[in-house]
Amino acid sequence: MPPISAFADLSISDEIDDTATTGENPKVKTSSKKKNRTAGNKRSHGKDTTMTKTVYFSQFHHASISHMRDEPDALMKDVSEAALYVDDKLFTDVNRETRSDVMPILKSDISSLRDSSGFQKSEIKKKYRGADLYKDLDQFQLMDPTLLDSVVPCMEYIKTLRDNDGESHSEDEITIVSARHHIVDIGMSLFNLYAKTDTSILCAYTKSGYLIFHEDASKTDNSEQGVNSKDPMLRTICMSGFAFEDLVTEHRDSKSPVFSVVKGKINSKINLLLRCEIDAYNTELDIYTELKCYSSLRITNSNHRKKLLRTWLQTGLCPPSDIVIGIRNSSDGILHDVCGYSRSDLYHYYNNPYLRVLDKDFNYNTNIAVQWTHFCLKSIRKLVLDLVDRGNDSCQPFQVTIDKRHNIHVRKLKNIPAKFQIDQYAEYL
Ligand SMILES: [Mn+2]
Repeated sequence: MPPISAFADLSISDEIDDTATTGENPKVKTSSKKKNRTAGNKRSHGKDTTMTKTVYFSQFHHASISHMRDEPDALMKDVSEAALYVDDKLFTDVNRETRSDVMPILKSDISSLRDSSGFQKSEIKKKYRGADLYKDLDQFQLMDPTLLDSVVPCMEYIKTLRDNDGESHSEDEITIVSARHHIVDIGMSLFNLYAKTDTSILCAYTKSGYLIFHEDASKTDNSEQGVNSKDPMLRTICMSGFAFEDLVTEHRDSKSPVFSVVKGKINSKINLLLRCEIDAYNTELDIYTELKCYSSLRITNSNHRKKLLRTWLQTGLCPPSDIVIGIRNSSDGILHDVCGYSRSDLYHYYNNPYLRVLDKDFNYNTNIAVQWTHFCLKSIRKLVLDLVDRGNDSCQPFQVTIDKRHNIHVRKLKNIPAKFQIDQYAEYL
């Protein structure tokens, strides 16, 4: 298929593509959505163009949806763990001992599940099958809602950099500071055919080049979702995830969430400093484990493929992790199976050439998800730097929106939303 040329604005496109990687056997295709590249569409947003800038979806080039590489590109380069943060304490000296001291430890048989032989596997599974994940759910406490989106662990880490003279930024380099889920949401925003709302995130740009992400409460209403649902059955299903975590880990005394502060890079101009909640530590392999609890997985079901893609992205933004999935019956909460995967196993499970190619949602192609995440972050950096007032040393707020047609808009805001909680760190930013 010949490439379709659809550049709305060559200068922006060149800039964003300058670091694009060409993978093995790239079948580059330019998305064509005629509506997105008409001049009229630019005006139709009705926003002041001096305050809003856009990168159109037509500028996104991606691999073929049916081409499954042996291994996908990494989501983040040069990943390192800067600190752990638990119970309002920051630990910058992270090693096996610190991890063992502060994290929930994955039970030893579950730790070896992934690499065991078939016989050993079934012996291990036997011990867990039949557990009731709907029993005694009252004992589990929900995460304090103010913690859900907090970047305090990253801020506390940034504070420690002052003693080491900080980290120097060039003028066109940014460091995105964020709870991990915003980056995952950005990556998943391409795979949202039936989404009801745009993906929207607030951010603040500081004089040192930090771009701090915060949820846009006007757009994301979590008050009645998941564990907060009014439907008792849905709530039970969500809470059973905690019961599964409890079943496969050994807890230290405190049950407060454990966060890893993770550094990484997209390219030479974009650094990431992320706050990642970690479910468990596998002491045997010295890696982290992401725990999931699902009802039975059918890999031919597109929603299930989407869930697994999300998990793959999530575990690509933190130190090396594997994945343990508990499978329960949704009607009675009985655990049927426990499966261990490496990230590579997981990738091959939902992205393999033997699965039917889906017309929708880019076939949940992992490489396209990586390309899209990079494209969005490069676009956001470009648009924010275009809108930033260089003469102004104070913190400048923006709203990032990825609309349902996958156009990326950045709008300059007048005031920093009160919830940002960065005032006390202003001198370090
Ligand atoms: Mn989890």
